[in-house]
Amino acid sequence: MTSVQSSTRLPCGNRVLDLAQTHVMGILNVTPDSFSDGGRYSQLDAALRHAEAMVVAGATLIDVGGESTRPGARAVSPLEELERVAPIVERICRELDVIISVDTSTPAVMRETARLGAGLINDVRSLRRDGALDAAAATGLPVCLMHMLGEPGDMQDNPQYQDVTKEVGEFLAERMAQCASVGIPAERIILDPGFGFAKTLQHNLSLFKHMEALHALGRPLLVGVSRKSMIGQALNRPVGERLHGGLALAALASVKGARILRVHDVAETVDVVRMIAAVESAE
Ligand code: 7PJ
Repeated sequence: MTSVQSSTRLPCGNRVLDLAQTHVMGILNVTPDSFSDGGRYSQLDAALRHAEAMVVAGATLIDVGGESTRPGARAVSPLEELERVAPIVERICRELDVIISVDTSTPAVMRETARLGAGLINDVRSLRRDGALDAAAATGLPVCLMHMLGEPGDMQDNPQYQDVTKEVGEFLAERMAQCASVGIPAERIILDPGFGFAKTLQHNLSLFKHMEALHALGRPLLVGVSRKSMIGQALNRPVGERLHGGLALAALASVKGARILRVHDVAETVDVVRMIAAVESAE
């Protein structure tokens, strides 16, 4: 009898993600660029062209984010966030063959972008905002739950753990239980250790090293380390010189079983993933 591994196929709206493989998720920020004097339409066109380039380079997901999670970033109203994100979600959905992930913690943005064709909710706050659990449940979409303590504004104020990997695992298990309580089943969940969120360099490195322990939760892992300060600190590199460190971490995460790599540099990361797959499929 052939066994159908249905659990490796994750429905994401009108598309399906095959979790037997490692996927590259391209980052598309639609936070306003203070150096750009382009109008609304040219910005939308530029974002669409960037998304298209990432799809051509091999991204199977595009992560659209309209709220900066940088420490000290200005708070954005739900309406402002929706006005940034909705037009690009609509255009990508109409014009590109890709799964749209929406990087949001805002219930109204979850509901509206799901209606416009988004396939995945990516919430760095793990659905902890008021109404987010219910909104995510109502969409029927899969959800990426990420570990973070506090809020982006204060998360780097002296984060402390006894055992970072264990505590991240406990946090994610608790958020999975909250999801189950509103009818989001485990089969619809992706988990993310949350590199760079409420963690020192040593926390990030230890969590990365012991990432496999999170497989005990039984759900696919998403890893986002692209250009982050853990690379900058480990290698003493400014943000523009973190590609090689990021590719090393992408390779390592893939070998450790991460299924989605969230990156800025899609073409380079796709080569890493394909090279690993070529070796792993050899006799
Ligand atoms: C992450 C994210 C991450 C997930 C950001 C940045 C900061 N979503 N959104 N995981 N990071 N799931 O890209 O540097 O690591 S925004």
